[in-house]
Amino acid sequence: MAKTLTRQQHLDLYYYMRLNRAVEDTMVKLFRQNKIVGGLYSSLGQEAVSVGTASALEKKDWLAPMIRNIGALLVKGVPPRDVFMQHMAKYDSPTKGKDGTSHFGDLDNLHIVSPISMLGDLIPVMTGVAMAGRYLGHKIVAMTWIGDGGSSTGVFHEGLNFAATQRAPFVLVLENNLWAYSTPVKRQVPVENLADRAKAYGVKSFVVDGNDVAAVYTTAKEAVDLARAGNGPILIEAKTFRRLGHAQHDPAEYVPAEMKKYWEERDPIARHEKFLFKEKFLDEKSKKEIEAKISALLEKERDFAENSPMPPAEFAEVGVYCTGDDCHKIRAKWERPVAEVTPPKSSVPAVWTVEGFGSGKGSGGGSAPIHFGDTEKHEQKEEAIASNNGAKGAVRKTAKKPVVAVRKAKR
Ligand SMILES: Cc1ncc(C[n+]2csc(CCOP(=O)(O)OP(=O)(O)O)c2C)c(N)n1
Ligand SMILES: [Mg+2]
Repeated sequence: MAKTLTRQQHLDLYYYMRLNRAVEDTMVKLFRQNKIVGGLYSSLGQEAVSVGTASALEKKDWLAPMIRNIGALLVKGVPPRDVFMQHMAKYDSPTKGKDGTSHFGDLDNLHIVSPISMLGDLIPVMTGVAMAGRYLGHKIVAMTWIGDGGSSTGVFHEGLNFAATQRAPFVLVLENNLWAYSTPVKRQVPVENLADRAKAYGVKSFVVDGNDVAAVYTTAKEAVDLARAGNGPILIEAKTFRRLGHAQHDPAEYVPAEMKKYWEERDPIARHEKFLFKEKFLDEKSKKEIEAKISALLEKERDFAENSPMPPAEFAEVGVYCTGDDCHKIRAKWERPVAEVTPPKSSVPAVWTVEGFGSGKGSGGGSAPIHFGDTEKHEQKEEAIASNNGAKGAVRKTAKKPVVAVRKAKR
């Protein structure tokens, strides 16, 4: 258990894990009362992953949660009432009752991108967010989560490769909870550490005990700091366990009882609480105060959600098809003046330097020749580039060969 955190940091991690669990407990009750409209997923036993990783982000940073990351939303500042109303499809919910689970974000204030159901798709999306932040000089880090199952999608690999080549300030948390629906991880990936997948893309990775919140936090903080400093993306594999079924409908009888017991004994909240008591950061009195604070907050939030109306029937036809500018403006909010994004002011020079060969100039400026049919002959192409660039930016004619060590086959 890491001791480098302050007492307050340890207590904050504890508070958010308890809040995460209490919010989900409340939703299970709402589900049993038939008040939840969509599917209900659980992060029971995985709270340290969402809370520990999201706590390493700054206010200006961006995140995109998946189904088991309500804890990350709470850390980022989403009020519990929004989570309740969203699942109850209420009119005051962030999506005004158009969605029954957690497909909502907040681009303007909290910097949250909505979950995307297609597993892995958030990886290239959040890489793009990270790149946009760098382009704007905002020094932000973008973070998202993926499961053990989701790490076998094509887009996971394409996205990670893309993030790596772009050296995007992006942190990917691979939440290995040992199950993807009813498939145990060993039946879908033949490696011990899923973090090893990062090696294929030259991406630095960490493996952490996902049920140790302080370890998760310190690992995530190191990853976030490295990404922010320009070291490219980082993958964190957090080893944990999905204590319930895939969603409320799934009793998960395919999970061996001994396995459940093993992980119940490693409950992240109980473990952190034990540490807090040992260090005298927490006592029975302050624990009771935290519990009272959470139940008072959730009672208020749940009442608000229950009293919020369902959307009016007429609203069903609103917002189904985009009707143009009266729906939303399709225009980048982050647009910068042309002068600011053109060299030399731009932080990204439009020049490619290829190791061993030298530099070539981007094609911006002159208009590229339109060509139909076969590819131009090499000489014609060079002439065209030279005339487009006013001969100034002509590509080097004689490229230096890079030194490559070639292994000779043994005969
Ligand atoms: C591309 C894609 N394939 C399949 C699904 C259906 N699906 C949703 S969740 C899930 C299991 C995901 O398992 P894992 O990634 O380990 O996450 P966990 O549920 O364990 O958090 C599947 C197969 C999907 N949403 N997207
Ligand atoms: Mg899983």
